[in-house]
Amino acid sequence: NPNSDAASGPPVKATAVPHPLSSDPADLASNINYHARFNPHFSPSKFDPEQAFFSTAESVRDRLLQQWNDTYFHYHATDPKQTYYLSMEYLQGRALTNAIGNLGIQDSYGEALKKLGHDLEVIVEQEKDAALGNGGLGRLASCFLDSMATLSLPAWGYGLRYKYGLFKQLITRDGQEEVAEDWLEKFSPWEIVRHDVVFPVRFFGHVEVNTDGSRKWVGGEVLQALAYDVPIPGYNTKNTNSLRLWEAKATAKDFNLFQFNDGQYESAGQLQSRAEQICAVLYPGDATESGKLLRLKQQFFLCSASLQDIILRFKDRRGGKGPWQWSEFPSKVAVQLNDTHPTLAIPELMRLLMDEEGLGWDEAWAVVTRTIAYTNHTVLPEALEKWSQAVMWKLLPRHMEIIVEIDRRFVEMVSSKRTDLENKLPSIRILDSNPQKPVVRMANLCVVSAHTVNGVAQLHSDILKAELFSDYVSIWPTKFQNKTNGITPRRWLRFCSPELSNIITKWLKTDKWVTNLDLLVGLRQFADNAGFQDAWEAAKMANKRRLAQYILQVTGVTIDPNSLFDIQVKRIHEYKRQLLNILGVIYRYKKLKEMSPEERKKTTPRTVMIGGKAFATYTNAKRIVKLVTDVGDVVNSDPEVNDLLKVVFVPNYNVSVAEMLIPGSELSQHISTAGMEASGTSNMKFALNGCLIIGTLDGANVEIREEIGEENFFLFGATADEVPRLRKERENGLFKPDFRFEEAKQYIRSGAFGTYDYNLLLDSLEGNTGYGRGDYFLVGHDFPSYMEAQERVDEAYKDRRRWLKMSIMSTAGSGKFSSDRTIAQYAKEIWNIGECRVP
Ligand code: T68
Repeated sequence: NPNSDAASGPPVKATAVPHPLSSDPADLASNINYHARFNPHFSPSKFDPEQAFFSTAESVRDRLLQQWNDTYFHYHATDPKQTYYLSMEYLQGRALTNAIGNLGIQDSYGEALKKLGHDLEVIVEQEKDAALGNGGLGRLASCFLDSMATLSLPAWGYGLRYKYGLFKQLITRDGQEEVAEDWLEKFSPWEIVRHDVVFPVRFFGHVEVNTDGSRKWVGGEVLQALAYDVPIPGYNTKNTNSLRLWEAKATAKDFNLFQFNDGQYESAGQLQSRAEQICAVLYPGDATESGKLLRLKQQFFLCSASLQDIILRFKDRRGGKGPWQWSEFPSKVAVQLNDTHPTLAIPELMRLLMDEEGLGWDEAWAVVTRTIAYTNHTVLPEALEKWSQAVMWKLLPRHMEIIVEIDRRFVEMVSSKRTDLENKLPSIRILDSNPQKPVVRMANLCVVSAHTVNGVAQLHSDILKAELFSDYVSIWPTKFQNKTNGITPRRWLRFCSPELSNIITKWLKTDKWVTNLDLLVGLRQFADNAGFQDAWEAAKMANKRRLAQYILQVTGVTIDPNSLFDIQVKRIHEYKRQLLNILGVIYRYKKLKEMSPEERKKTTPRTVMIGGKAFATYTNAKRIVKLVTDVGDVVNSDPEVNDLLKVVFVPNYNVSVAEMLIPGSELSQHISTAGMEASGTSNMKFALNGCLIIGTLDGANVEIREEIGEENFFLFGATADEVPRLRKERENGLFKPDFRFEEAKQYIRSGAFGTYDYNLLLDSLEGNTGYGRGDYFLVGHDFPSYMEAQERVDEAYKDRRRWLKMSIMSTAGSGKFSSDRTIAQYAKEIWNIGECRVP
């Protein structure tokens, strides 16, 4: 079989070959040198930092490949049940530090590079971030990959190899400007192109009915999906899993040489250029109306290629073991859908099983429903995907037939067995046949078809069960679970803050916390210890200085490492309420200006940093960016307040910027309107790094506060169950804004921050109701309690010992938020897979 991964012969036994790669720095140096001289990408005559990066990465890749092959053959021979994580997004960031850290050869590479006249710290900065994701959902997928490998689980990721990932954000006088970020400009040293792994993916066409009644999808256009594999090493294990990214191609046969020779250059390569469009850009997550058809094509491309590959591997591994049954498929394969974006995996698996493999409906349905599980990441109505039925009939006619049949059977089941729910059918069935705009509701298709549906934090999962999916809960009470998100402690503490990590290891007398994060509770016993606190403070200070250097370099603003570093970084969105943050800053600034010099001396100096990308057409988000930069310009050049307040917009927030900001943070803001942030994951990263949180009772904040202790969390704001009533009150004109809130808005309107017209932005906070009005996100309601929480922050910071204790308690209570815990729960409670450790 030409597509088979194992086509090259019997699996090589992992232990048969002794590890040929030495970790001796001298050997590594000569290996790096070899790659510098013989790589086909650069002139061998120079060895600048960039070339040193690529040569080092290639040298590391040699080792990764060894482990990756061993892992592949081990899984192939052992044939365990394997998980496939389907995600349209991965926010991998840089890979070098992570790879050598996970392989345990960081120091050796540091020494090797020194021998070659380079500094590892400088070399790792040469790498471009792989930003194939928008935000939390994509970064979660990447943390999961790290944990799956670290736990030695047979689990792979599937995604798309976008040419341009998330845009690069420039900050100009006008606010945010977007430019394409070419992460593949030179090449990526981490991917292996698999010319031996190619699958056809069809679009459009029609359905043919055969004489025996079976159906087949034919015609239309057929593109090729070509695999690129990225090895994913685990920490302290040989297991190195795969992230398989698909690229769309057309074949040479699709190129019309006749037309080309006739001078019709564009039409000659039509299919080639349509193929290129599929993986050209990452879909902008927060958008609503852009490029719908292309997005649907992307989703189907991922699902179809991945499932063909999964089925082929299943058959390969069954092969030679005697007769087998399709009913065994769910005991060998688990497929996890990362949000509804890969929902088409459901009808595509049905189609492959019925039309290609000849199974009947019931048999195929039993396989699909026992294989597929779905994770929901949002309750925001605008993010719940709905596809036009007309578009679907055109692009995927066979899948639409299957979806119609799934819907029909669901309706029939409800009508016969759950007559009490019949009046709910219009909202719970899959097809919304509203004559104005008939659509397919992807979340409903997922809930009806998946064996398990999970939310990403306890509060979010509770809301899903009580609201969005409540009717389904009454049909399938055991289908719904919670899997609170987590983050990898390798990238988000061990590697991004070596200073703090070393102290933790020293005092706990073990580095086992890196893979068993619960051990951090052991730090509680030192929370009051002055010696430990001093060491803790010194490590945080080193990180703050490094961050201050960075801020100076990217913004030109000098910030004082002795001030309180207060950070909010995440996608810019009204529900995340960066506007609440900046209005608070504006109020603080105004009060500072009104104070006498003596009063001013008593205040706590602060540096407020805000960063994040706004979706290109999300006007209010872009206005918020502009407002933050305008406030920064005024405040930072005001000598009256300069040693007491600085305001910085950190440009181009991405994974590697986060690795710089988070270790240097002391306070971070997670201040979404309660009930709207499904989980949040940066809150976990900050807490793990000893940063205190000011936040609402939303998403995972609730659990973080429980774990670290309420006395170590600055809580404010309405709770999720109060929000509907508060919105009603506003609509009825019953809301009376706090005078401080009015004062802050008025200050902007007075022109204190320049001439830009902020009226439309401020209007969104006013009025009772209406599009873009009525303060839907309750900034006005929460403002006073937010300001009071900020006063508690200032007070706490004045007491150095108290603050250090709270900081230590934050780290000590963060054990639960390791993605190792999350993934272990998925493995046990959803996937039913176990460790398959490479010997
Ligand atoms: C995030 N969702 C949640 N979506 O907002 C966050 N959306 O609370 C949670 O912690 C995180 O998922 C992980 O569970 C997203 O990041 C998207 O990026 C997105 C992308 C495409 C379409 C819709």
